[in-house]
Amino acid sequence: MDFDLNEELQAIQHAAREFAEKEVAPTVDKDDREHRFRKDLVQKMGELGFFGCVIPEEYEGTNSGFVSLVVITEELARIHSSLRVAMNMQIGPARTIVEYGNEEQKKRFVPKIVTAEWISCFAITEPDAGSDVAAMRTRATLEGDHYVLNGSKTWISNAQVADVALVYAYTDPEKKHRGISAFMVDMHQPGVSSKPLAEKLGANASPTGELFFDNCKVPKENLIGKEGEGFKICMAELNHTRLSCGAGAVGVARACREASVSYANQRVQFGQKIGEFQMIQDMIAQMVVQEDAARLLLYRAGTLKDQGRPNNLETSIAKYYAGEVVAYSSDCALKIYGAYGYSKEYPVERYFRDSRSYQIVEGSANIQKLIIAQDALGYRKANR
Ligand code: GRA
Repeated sequence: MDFDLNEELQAIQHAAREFAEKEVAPTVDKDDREHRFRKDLVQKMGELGFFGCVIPEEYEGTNSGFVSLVVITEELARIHSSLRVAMNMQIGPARTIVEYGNEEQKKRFVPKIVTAEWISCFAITEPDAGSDVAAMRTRATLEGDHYVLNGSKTWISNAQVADVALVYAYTDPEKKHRGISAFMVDMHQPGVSSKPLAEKLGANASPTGELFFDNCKVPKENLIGKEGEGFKICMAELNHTRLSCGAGAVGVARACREASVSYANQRVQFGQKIGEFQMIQDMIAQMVVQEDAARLLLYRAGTLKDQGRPNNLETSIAKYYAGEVVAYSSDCALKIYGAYGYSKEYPVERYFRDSRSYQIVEGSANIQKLIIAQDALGYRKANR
């Protein structure tokens, strides 16, 4: 067992950190305040190969692996949590096509998504289908050489800026979850429209919207995998995006810890640095331990993925724990900063707002606990 990042991973970490600190940090507050989606930065991430980390070289990837995905996402989220969403929106569909698409689909879609020539997204959630994926109602009906898509999706990251979307819909509702299928949809074609959602608490620079499909004709060649494989494909996709989501949480937790340490060493009250008070030390110690533990869990899940071994359980454990850690760390950072943490003058309030998403997205904390507990109790194996 080796706990050090190898030379390649260290170089990737360095490149991601440099990009985040030099190109993201200067405008992060403005981007957050103005709810600005930075397509230019996403395209730069494409140029730097960030979206190619779990994609083979023949489709413009770098194939550096899932641990590198964790490393890159952490560095991005440490500076701006909103930007780590782009990792999932590009990599989720691209990796899914690599795993389940045919050769023609891989060639047609993957390189353009990996280089961010196309902004992409994936669409699972509906007004009445959040945690309960199989409750979705969007329908795809085969008519000749195309499927006709009808329905709507909500809480879709990138809905209003995406060029392509991986959309999950029922081809045969009678078969319940075995009747769901996956499609690549051109977002600029007739029958597709989008609408931004109301303002969110955080992740302001990551657009979130609704998608509407009104007799939208999707060519038969855009079906990913076979009809009825959609639920399985969706679970496999989420199993990857949960890893990156957890890495985002660790990035924000690290930002909270770094900011807290720095402030605790500056702020003087009662004649001493507040870092010298044990109650502050208690919070700092817990932030350090939890951040470390969450990162190691993510590295473990990423390593299993890189080894091609089952990892649903380990990914859920890592994603769940990272979400708890960032909630705790951002809470502590706010307490340590006191009134300044409550002020928009300092980044801590943004960390706090952004932190809250991690217990919700990519399978809520409760869904991860359900997967973990049912596996432990022997009711439903997570790694299958
Ligand atoms: O036996 P079978 O052939 O019927 O198959 C069952 C099972 O073996 C069937 O699906 C199979 N299956 C899987 N196959 C491969 C289940 N899980 C997996 C898997 N991981 N891999 C039905 O299984 P089931 O367990 O009876 O299904 P269920 O109870 O309906 O659902 C299970 C569960 C609750 C875990 C699932 O629905 C789930 O994960 N829900 C959470 C949904 C979620 O994570 N949504 C996230 C939306 S996207 C998002 O948040 C984007 C945010 C963007 C960002 O910020 O990153």
